[in-house]
Order: sequence, then structure tokens, then C-alpha cells
Amino acid sequence: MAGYDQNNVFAKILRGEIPCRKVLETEHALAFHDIAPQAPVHVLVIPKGAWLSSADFYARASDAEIAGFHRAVAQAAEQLGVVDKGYRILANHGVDAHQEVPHFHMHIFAGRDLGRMIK
Ligand code: IU
Repeated sequence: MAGYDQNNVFAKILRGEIPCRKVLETEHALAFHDIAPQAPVHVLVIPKGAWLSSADFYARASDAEIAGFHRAVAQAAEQLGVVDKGYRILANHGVDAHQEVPHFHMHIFAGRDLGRMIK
């Protein structure tokens, strides 16, 4: 994959150039509702750093950023009230997985029986 594109849509959301329906913001992450939800609850959690994909993020981000990001995923799920009934987290990397936005993001799906696979 090519290098990080500072003009990708999530970079613009992080800079406040494009609005989002925010769920929470922490030192390391921002969570917001997906613009085209595929479940009653469909939220994206993104790290604040310029990480293109999961491979990039997990290989090169600091331990503090990785831990902070995953804590934010858990906090978002809690805040959304989906922990008891359940939720799914998923990250697409690269062409075969149909990663559309080149800024690493984790999907949180919830609010219905999700079956065995989604997307
Ligand atoms: P993917 O994992 O890269 O395939 O998912 C990208 C998601 O970003 C997808 O679910 C889109 O609906 C979502 N999204 C968004 O929430 N806001 C946007 O402006 C754009 C995409 I472009």
C-alpha cells in the first residue's frame, strides 16, 4: 500500500474539517458513528496518529497508543450500552478486505444478532 494520505476522510474528521457524530474522544482515539451503518449500532474507532492500516498501526505505534486505542474501543462499547447483549469489532486491512478509508479504524457492530460474519 502507498504512504499515508493526509487528505483521507478520517484525517479530515480528526482535524475538524468534516463533521462526525462523535461517541467519545480520548487522548489517543476518536469514536464516531459510521455514515452508512450496517447494523443498528455501527461505530468506528480511529487512532489519532497517522496510521494507514492495522499492519502499520500494530507494527509502529507506541505501546501507549495501542493500549489507549483499545481502551477507547472498550469505552465506546460501554458508552453505547452494547456490552451485555454483545458486539463485534472488526478491522479491514488492504484490498482483499476492502479497506476503503486509508486511516486505520476498528468497526463496532451491535444492536442485532450479527450472525457468524458481517461485511
Ligand atoms: P472500511 O473498513 O475501510 O471498508 O470501512 C470504511 C467505513 O467508513 C465504511 O463503513 C463507511 O461507511 C465509513 N465512512 C464514514 O463513516 N464516513 C465517511 O465519510 C466515509 C466512510 I468516505
